Amino acid sequence: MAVRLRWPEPPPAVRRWLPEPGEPIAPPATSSKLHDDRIAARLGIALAVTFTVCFLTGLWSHVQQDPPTWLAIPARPAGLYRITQGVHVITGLAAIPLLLAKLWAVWPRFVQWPPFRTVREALWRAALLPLVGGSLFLLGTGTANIAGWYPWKFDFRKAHFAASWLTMGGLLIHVAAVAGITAAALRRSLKEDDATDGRLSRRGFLGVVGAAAGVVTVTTAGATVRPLRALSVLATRDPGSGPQGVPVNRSAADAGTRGVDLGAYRLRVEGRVATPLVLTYDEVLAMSTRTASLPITCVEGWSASADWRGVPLRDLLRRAGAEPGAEVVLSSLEQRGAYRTSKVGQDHAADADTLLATHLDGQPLDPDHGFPLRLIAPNRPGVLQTKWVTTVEVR
Ligand code: HEM
Ligand SMILES: Nc1nc2c(c(=O)[nH]1)N[C@H]1C(S)=C(S)[C@@H](COP(=O)(O)O)O[C@H]1N2
Ligand SMILES: [Mo]
Repeated sequence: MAVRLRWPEPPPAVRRWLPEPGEPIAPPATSSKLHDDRIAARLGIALAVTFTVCFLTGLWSHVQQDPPTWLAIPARPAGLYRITQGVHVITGLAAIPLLLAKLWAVWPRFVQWPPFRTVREALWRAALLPLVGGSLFLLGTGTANIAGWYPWKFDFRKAHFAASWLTMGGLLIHVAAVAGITAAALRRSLKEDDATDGRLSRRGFLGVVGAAAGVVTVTTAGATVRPLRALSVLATRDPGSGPQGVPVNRSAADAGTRGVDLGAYRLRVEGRVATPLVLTYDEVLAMSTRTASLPITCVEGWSASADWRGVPLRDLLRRAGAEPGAEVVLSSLEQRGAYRTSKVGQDHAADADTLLATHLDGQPLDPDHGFPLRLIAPNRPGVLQTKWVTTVEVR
């Protein structure tokens, strides 16, 4: 049996602004019909679905970059990460109008008197803090990240990752607490008592919110869904823009890798190998090559396909006599920068399409795409597709 807590009665002037827990919102707080369980329930379900999709695709992105020892990241299907990260960003952006509408629908309920009467109620009301705070934080930081705007000092990935657990924890408690009210609200028709008296009806409101989510989806999805490119007015990237028709995040000028001196350039394969290799650019070009059609997929959600030609990494490893299954780390000519090195897992190292590419769509790589040599591999976040590669270290 739940323990009932006693609260003092506030002064009447305050009291009239505070609804009873679970009561319909008291008229002084607001008289709008939109502050309604039926609306809150429908938006809540849409948010639970979009957030769960974001959480799962986000976790997938996380383990790609920081794989736990027990998980081997597969190189196939080649376009998997393009789909999961595209879905992550598109779904997250679509959740923005849903969240704003939900907050609008329930805001009069944030205050109530008494604040809680049972421990159970205290717990679920406390869970609103990580749920609401975390949601706003995730959608805010995510949007700023894809816009290339970092007004903060913290590490985006760590903060966004931690906030996603807090938010999903809050969501779980919330769903458990409101499941009954939600089920009841869904059984009631939206039409019931929905006369508009000149104002927006409940169905009208949900229609507008749904349309807003749809517009956000259609105008941002073109960053990865080619047929939607023309409508892509809100996307941060056009997948067909940039040198050789492929976007660039960090240019050779930014990385300090413009005008590489090919006379001095060497590709080294070193570490735990039988025969370390030191190859000139021409020696790399003389090796047998392979062409693979693969997408570049930025963690920011945009992606673009191209035909890449180059030397399969596994051929280089074999030639150097590396043990199969060894850990491989690539490094770039770039001196500083978060993405100057990347690990290549076993499955990717063994895949024929994991290339040290010299050519993009039949042309030598543009400096911005990693000339003289860049990694391109199937099913891999852009941040791990190292450009201006100069060493392959076997550990
Ligand atoms: C507007 C909405 C959102 C946008 C634009 C967005 C954007 C992003 C981006 C760009 C990344 C990749 C970061 C990187 O690897 O450098 C990311 C990762 C991630 N996102 Fe989101 N996100 C949004 C909402 C959400 C939501 C609602 C959740 C969870 C419920 C979530 C959970 C995650 C997780 C777990 C990761 C992986 C973090 C890591 O690599 O450690 N995101 N998100
Ligand atoms: N050395 C190095 N490689 C890098 C980067 C970088 O900053 N430095 N950026 C990465 C990122 S974030 C992406 S999305 C891809 C983009 O490749 P592209 O510029 O050829 O399209 O390159 C990756 N390779
Ligand atoms: Mo990227």
